[in-house]
Amino acid sequence: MAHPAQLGFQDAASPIMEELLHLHDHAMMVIFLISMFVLYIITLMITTPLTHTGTMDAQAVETIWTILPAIILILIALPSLRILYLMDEINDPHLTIKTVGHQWYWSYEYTDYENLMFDAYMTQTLDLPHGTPRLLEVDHHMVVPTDSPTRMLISADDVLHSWTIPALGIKTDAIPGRLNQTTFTTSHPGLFYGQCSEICGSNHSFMPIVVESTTLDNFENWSSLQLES
Ligand SMILES: [Cu+2]
Repeated sequence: MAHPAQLGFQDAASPIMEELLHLHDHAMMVIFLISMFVLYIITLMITTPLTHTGTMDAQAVETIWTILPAIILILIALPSLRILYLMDEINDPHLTIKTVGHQWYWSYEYTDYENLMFDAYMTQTLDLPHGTPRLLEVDHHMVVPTDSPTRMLISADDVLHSWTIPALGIKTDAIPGRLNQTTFTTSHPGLFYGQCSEICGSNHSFMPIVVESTTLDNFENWSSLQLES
């Protein structure tokens, strides 16, 4: 999860997020080099007396500064498109979970099970167990088995919401009357926190999301307990 005064991203908890971080670092490297080059040219322009005031054209340098940016843009666009299509891929998911955004909580339905559904409300500050993050903890975690491709079906009941888990690289709008689909695979066990990312009303800040990734055994225990209760 995020920590105070954090500047970068959260640690990746899924292969897709790993890829996204690589793309971000790659693009940042390009931006850094271009910024440094431009800064160098600016200082040069300021500090050097203009000696070539009669120059009308310079075909060679113009060719270079047209083609080079085009190549740099392609070098960013290709890996970006690769991840875009990777994120769209639904590879035979082991589990399908439907989540619906409400003002102001999320409800979850495990559609592979007969009757496994629950609502997840934010835990109030006064009720927080010791050591759990304020405004991020919920009363029912969405439990998934680690390393299992999971399909999320996302919709909303009243207004626009957005189901978001930064560590998994997921942000999908929950739209009334529309079912959006996305997938993720958690790469290690843990708790992954997120918040609704669409301004949805007065309690928009108080409908967090918690994904709990755990072993398959734990997941089966949990699901049978849920079905009994
Ligand atoms: Cu919302």
